[in-house]
Amino acid sequence: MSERSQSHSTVDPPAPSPTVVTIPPGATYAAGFLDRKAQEALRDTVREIVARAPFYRPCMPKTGKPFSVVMSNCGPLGWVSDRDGYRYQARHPQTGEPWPAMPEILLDAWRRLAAYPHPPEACLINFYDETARLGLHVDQDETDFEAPVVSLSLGDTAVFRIGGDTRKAPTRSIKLKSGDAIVLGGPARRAFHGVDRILPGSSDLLKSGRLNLTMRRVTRPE
Ligand SMILES: O=C(O)CCC(=O)C(=O)O
Ligand SMILES: [Mn+2]
Repeated sequence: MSERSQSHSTVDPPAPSPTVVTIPPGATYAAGFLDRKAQEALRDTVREIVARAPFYRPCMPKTGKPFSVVMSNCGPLGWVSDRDGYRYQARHPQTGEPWPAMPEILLDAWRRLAAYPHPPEACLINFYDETARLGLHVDQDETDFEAPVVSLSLGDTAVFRIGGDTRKAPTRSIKLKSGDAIVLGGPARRAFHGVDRILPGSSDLLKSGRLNLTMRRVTRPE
């Protein structure tokens, strides 16, 4: 009997049914991108930024439902949401002051991760307490989709969900730890994503909670 016919007579156990998870092409997960020293430096820089541009609680357009996340920004533009809609603007919605400049530590991360020849114009800074979350959404208030969104995590781990270009596409979860980076570029630039929950006490970088910084190019360069 040939090896071939022998193997035909063998009953193989059924293959485990694979869970189909789609990681959209263009999404890069850089675990441990920032070491502890860099995380501390970025945390201290964020403290300086929010001393000048305090966290505020945005609300949903139309309904006015408050976000569970509080937000600030740095850079020439900042993303805001209120009853009038989602948009970018040059000033803090409560203080009326221009956003603080984008610090070098963020510009450096962008240069290393974005593979894009122009600087980011906005960095949204989200703070999640242990009950905060962010529903599935696409970052789509920018006019330049050639540039990726570069996202850095500090503090407690987040259960981050990413899917495809429709809300119904399969999703997968990634535990984003302090110092991790995610880049959403190419087709993944329009991928649905969100934060399902925060794992309290998973990091000692902050007293509690999680900071996320997302750098975006808003306008198309000339
Ligand atoms: O906190 C995160 O990891 C994601 C944040 C995000 O998607 C956003 O601010 O648009
Ligand atoms: Mn987003």
